[in-house]
Amino acid sequence: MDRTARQAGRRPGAWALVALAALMAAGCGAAGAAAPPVHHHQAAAPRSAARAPSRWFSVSQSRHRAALTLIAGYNGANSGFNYDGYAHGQMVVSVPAGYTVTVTLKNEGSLPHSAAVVAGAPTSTTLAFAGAAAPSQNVSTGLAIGQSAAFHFTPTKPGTFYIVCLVPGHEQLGMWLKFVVTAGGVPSFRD
Ligand SMILES: [Cu+2]
Repeated sequence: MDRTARQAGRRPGAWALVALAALMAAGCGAAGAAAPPVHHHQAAAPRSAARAPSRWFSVSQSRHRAALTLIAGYNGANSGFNYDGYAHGQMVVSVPAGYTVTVTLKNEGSLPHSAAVVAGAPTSTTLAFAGAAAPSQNVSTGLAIGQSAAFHFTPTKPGTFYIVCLVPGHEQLGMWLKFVVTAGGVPSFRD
């Protein structure tokens, strides 16, 4: 597992997770092969344009699950109005309809922040999927500094949506990412 992780580069934990899932699905133990079949899906897309998983996004294709970690106020990018250092749609996460998506939000910023999946536009306040917001109560008040919250949802309709901070004013300042639901295929992460 360690060698597979090192071969995969700078995101060892997540790669290892997918490699393990793929190995279990394939029933194959040839982890040390030069061109293991576990990389088949990743190889189909140019890694510079689309890749899954990443440090922030892990996937189990066999279980149809995806997990996204959002650290609000991760660094000084966009004056702190960012998730994982991304704002203004710079991160694009894509999952097929029917996947169960877990979003974990941690507030490491200096202001309250929230995360919600909305429909329409990055300035929308309309939840795209029932329960797709953290904190689930008081999403506009936000999560206090240092706190964490998580939510799960299963998107059923393809489309382009947005992960936004619903603390008033934060969307307008660019605290949003893109969330795409596809009709099929595999999850991807772009930045
Ligand atoms: Cu915010």
